Amino acid sequence: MPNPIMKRHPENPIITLEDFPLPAHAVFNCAQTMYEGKYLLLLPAIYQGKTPGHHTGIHVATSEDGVHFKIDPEQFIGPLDWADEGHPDFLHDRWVIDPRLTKIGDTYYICRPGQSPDGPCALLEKTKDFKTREFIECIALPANRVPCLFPEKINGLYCKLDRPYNHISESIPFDGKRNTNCAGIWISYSPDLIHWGQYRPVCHPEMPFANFKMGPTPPFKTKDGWLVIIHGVIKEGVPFMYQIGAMLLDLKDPRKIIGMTKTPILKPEEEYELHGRVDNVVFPCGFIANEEKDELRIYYGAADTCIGLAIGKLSDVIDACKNNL
Ligand code: BMA
Repeated sequence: MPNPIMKRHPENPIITLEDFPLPAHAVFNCAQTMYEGKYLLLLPAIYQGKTPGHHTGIHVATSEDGVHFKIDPEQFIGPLDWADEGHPDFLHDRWVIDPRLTKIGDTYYICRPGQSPDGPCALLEKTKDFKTREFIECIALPANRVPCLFPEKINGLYCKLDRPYNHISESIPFDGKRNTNCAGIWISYSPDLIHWGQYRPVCHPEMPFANFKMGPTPPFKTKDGWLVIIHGVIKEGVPFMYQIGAMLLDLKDPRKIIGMTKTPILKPEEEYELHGRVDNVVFPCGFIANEEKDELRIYYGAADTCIGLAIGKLSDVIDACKNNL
């Protein structure tokens, strides 16, 4: 049955391998924002024919109409060079994917997973022009797959949603139902974006569309609460799949969930979502909300291979969170 809240764009998938200016195996899971009046995506690609270890990179794609994108053939983000640190093997930054983008003041912060032998940690970089970027710090220990920054300080502190996960454990210290690698969402705070603490759990994947893993996108402030589009991984009782849901966090105390969708607002249904590098995947790294137009756009990775666009009413998604639909 078609999803009543989010509608796929008729030109989906809106970015495919044919649109990418270099030979690639995949373009997927993009960060997204409005920049100088245009839609801007940070688009990760898996290249064909690059040297092993340097086969991914993130490119800037821009569009006037939000559907037809011009993709810069120059890589914007590639692996960090750790030689300056005196520890060339500090990180194996060879899987440059899944960026999350947050504008704070006039600066855009990009957070992405850095591979390490102990699992992914979180690398924070910043840009003002999407041409040059500056590394800030590694802001989360492994295994933490891409924290998402809030766009402003809350109670005087920067704030991020974390996605830690149980990297290795076979022995689960809870009720035996939680699986190896299950993953929920935590929150943490910082005075300066570098030093983080006050870690608290926000939620664990115990809902119908996420009974294995779940993860956030950068929150958007609405009068009803912080809206976070989430991915949920389900594997108990159904085929393994990545779906998209939403939750609302309290504006003053975002440790508190004040609403969450019970069912997905988007799930794999179309051929390009059901079959690809990884089957059964719709994956959001962000979303673009416009309160004036009452619009929510999600540029999502489909089957880890191409980009789809789903558009809905912002108010419908907020209502679905509030009413646990
Ligand atoms: C997650 C991430 C995403 C990917 C998803 C589905 O763990 O690696 O990049 O889209 O799996 O394969």
